Amino acid sequence: MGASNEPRGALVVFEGLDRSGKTSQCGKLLSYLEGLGLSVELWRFPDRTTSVGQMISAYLTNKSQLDDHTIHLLFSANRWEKRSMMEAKLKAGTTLIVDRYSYSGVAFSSAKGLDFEWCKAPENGLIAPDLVVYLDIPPEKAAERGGYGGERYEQLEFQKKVAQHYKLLEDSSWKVILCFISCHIAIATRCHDDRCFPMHRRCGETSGGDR
Ligand code: 2DT
Repeated sequence: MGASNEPRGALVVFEGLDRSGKTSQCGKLLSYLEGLGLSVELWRFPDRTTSVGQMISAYLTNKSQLDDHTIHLLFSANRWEKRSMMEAKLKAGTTLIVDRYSYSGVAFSSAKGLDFEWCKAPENGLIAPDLVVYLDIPPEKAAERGGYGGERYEQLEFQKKVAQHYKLLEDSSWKVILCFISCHIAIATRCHDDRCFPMHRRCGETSGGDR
């Protein structure tokens, strides 16, 4: 990639249901990698700061109504508008930790009933992640964590459908973390952290829930 002598940064994506712990784990991984002296940034999608992102935000907060196909394409456009910046950062050696990416796009829209292949199509050509960390939490457990903030998709029955559609997307770039099991192992091994990744690396335990 290019003439730079810097090694390419890694694209690490976190995926999972609402309240699965993605944001916390992204923050922990960011701190950990920064502590190693790496150049690393935390990104998230949707990026609500752009004009496309503001349309998405209005939709998610029920301030606007959009056809399901239209909002799907806006989510994808939100990734496309950041693609060249993403590529430049990676080429310059910066590792990107990304809270949600194309997998959210496909899982959430297909859970609404849109055709799975149609949902995947606009993602073709975006940069493929080096690693996808999927925080696998039972939807009921995620709901118990509370904090559903009244946004459009934050409903248990819908989240159950999203979980089923995520499973159809798993491939060899995925590392699935069984959050509920891991957390219990963590408690049993006296790790005082509250989530499962990258906690086990720090406390030196092997997560029986990893695969
Ligand atoms: P946050 O709560 O993480 O801001 O997500 N979503 C997200 C989609 O439907 N399609 C997408 O492409 C992306 C990135 C998941 C807001 C909601 O937006 C959903 C939850």
